[in-house]
Amino acid sequence: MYHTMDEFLTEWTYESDSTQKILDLLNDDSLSTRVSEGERSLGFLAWHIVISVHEMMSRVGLEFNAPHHDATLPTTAKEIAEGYRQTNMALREAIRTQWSDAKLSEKHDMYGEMWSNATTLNVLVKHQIHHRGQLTMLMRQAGLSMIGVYGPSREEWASYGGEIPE
Ligand code: NI
Repeated sequence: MYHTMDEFLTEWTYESDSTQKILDLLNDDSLSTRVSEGERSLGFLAWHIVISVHEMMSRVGLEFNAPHHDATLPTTAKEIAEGYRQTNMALREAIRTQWSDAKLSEKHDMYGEMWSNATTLNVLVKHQIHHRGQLTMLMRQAGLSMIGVYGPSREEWASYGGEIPE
């Protein structure tokens, strides 16, 4: 749980930079990849990561310019990655200029429950990590390369001379 905005921003900076690097690896061909027929596409999932930031944070009164929850799913990977870049830049700026530590204990109705802003920020980070994990699976399925987030990716590990188990 966050006690200061600095604690949040430190974690968010690492997580959002990682998310951005992963979204920057997408290509247009990969966007229609699905685990199986009827499941959500890679493009849908990537766009959900982008638009859920504004969806969640606008509920608690933060004002920033980013794609809204009903923004149409883009047809290119570049637009998805740029949507996240814009969202992330605007979110960081809005938090720095509109929020102080005192804001963390303020409560809002979030999906039918009363959450402190500290809880909402915690859920924001976890929600992103959850979907990013799903996304990286689909990216492998689409044949894309991968970067490490909390440890090296398979190709990074191999480049360090590590052995890859069968
Ligand atoms: Ni979600």
